[in-house]
Amino acid sequence: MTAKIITIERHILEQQQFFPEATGEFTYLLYDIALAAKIISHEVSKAGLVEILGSAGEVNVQGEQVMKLDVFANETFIRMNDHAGRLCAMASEEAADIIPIPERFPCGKYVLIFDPLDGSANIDMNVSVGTIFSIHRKVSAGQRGALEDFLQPGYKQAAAGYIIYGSSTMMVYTTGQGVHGFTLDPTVGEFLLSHPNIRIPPRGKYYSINEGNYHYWSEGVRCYVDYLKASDKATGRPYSGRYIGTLVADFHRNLLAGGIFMYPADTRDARKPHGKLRLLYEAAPLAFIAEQAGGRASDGTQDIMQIQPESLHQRVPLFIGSREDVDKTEQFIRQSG
Ligand code: AFP
Repeated sequence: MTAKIITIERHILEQQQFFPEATGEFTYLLYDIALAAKIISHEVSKAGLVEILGSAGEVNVQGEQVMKLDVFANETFIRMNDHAGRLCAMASEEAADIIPIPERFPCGKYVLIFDPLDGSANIDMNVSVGTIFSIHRKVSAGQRGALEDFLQPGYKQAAAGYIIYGSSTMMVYTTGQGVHGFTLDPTVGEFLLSHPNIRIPPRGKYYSINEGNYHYWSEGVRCYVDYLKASDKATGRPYSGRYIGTLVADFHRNLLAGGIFMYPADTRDARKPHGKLRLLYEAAPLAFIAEQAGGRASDGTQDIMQIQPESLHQRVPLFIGSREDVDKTEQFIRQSG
């Protein structure tokens, strides 16, 4: 018997039934994101051909100006989403301020914030990169979106997801009805449901952290990582270390196999006491996915989903993944700081 094939379009449409008040606007917004992902995926798959086809800033063999991939991904996301009347504003890791919808296009009732190419430092080494997105409902009074639409805590997200450009391209998303993963079939150009209702194991076997920073972590984080490395059959230790340096890829592996990703605050550098990763387009969307899959995300003392953002590009320490592992980290931080 052949398995039922469910495209992402069909799945999104089926999900709409859980929201009786839905107008379809949101459904089409997710379609547009999936389409942008396909375009970016196609471009990422050519990254290794840079030597042959021309590098960023040059004119390639087709006579086209070659764009840096993160610029390309950013522009693609904006171009696919600015004109359809579903959004009232966007924001991106690549732009200092919010990105208004051009006056000539209608405005909708959602805002979209994204990291167009997460892990871009890995692209030249042919290592997986990703895109992360988060959608909020408009809460400001005016017709066009405002900063306050973006500065909403994670628990208010309408949807969140990521795309991983790896050995295959996958899109994983949640609208608060579980977490679902789709693999891009490049032969037909469709995302097909491959991982319905993803559940993260309650405790993991992997820990992912940039251990080069060990001496810059707080005492609690150092003790916790030492604990993970200590042998104890009863608690399944030592954990295996896995670190790619692309948040999406590290998170994705731990989501499927179980484990914890950590990017703690750097106690040495007073300029980044809040860690490296961004709350609104890295930590919060992945926290929504982790929670919907049965996991957790914390900044070490409180749930990422509860944090009230103060600025668009705010940074936050991040401990995310299997529930019991995140609980344990908090316990160590409570004890030793
Ligand atoms: P880039 O997008 O600049 O490559 O940064 C990637 C990232 O934001 C995140 O995806 C990684 O988890 C993290 O930084 C890696 O940071 P370190 O290089 O400091 O470990």
